Amino acid sequence: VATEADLRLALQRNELFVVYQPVVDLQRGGPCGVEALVRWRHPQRGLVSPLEFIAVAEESGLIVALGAHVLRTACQQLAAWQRSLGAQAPASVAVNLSAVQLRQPSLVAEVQRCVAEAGIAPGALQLEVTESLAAQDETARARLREIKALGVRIALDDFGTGYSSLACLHQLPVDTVKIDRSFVSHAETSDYHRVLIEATIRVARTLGMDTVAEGIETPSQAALLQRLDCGRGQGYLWSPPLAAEAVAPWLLQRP
Ligand code: G
Ligand code: G
Ligand code: MN
Ligand code: NA
Repeated sequence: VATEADLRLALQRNELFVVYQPVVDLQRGGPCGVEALVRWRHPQRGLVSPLEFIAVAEESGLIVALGAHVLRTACQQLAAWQRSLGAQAPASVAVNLSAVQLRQPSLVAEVQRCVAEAGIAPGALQLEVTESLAAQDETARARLREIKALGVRIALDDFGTGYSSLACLHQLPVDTVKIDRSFVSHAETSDYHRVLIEATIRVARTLGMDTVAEGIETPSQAALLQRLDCGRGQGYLWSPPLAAEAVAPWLLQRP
């Protein structure tokens, strides 16, 4: 496991980089966006998973600098794709936010600055927060509302794994609900999981929210989620997270 000192050096030496997983429109077909995910290329240990360093970054407070770096990189990358690909560019980029970032009053200005400096439309940026975080406290929800007021979109990540429920969804300032991959992986074999997915999609739609199914790995899972009226999908069926340079070729080879 990484130490705070390792991570501090990694930031200074620019060893952190961002990969992008395509998101597809399940109803119309075709790509509609990407999710930015941070990676660490350690000079000795090779690729280190965020599972091994996000917690360290949160405990040490380094997540604020790390998160700002990912946010700025993702916004700049979307702008670069818009310049080079025009209408074929991803329509949006999603960036994961940690609870620690959401507690910083400076986050709202930081988000606004990243969007403005990149010159992208605020609505093309989506920030992902976990459901426990969004449900947690009124301060977090107020911060999310400030970000939403900029025109930036908010997604509830890993839905179904936290403590909030469908009954709370209407209180949360979110545009999109991301159904956790643990539900998607059981959707075809468990009535309970399928019915819960169905209910989530219905409730989200009723509230004017869009839905994304995570971790789709097979064509039959994609077909089921499409039938259940899920808006978007993401998973190894279409693509794993890709290096930034691999995204344009992936987009251009799609029918
Ligand atoms: O990409 P991968 O499946 O290895 O990511 C593992 C976990 O790390 C996921 O829960 C993902 O949300 C989280 N993660 C990846 N990139 C970031 C990031 O830039 N910021 C935060 N806060 N979490 C991230
Ligand atoms: O917590 P979050 O949803 O941000 O995590 C996204 C993570 O899920 C990424 O790190 C990515 O590597 C992983 N992932 C994306 N698609 C799939 C998939 O189809 N199957 C599995 N097992 N993991 C996936
Ligand atoms: Mn996510
Ligand atoms: Na997730």
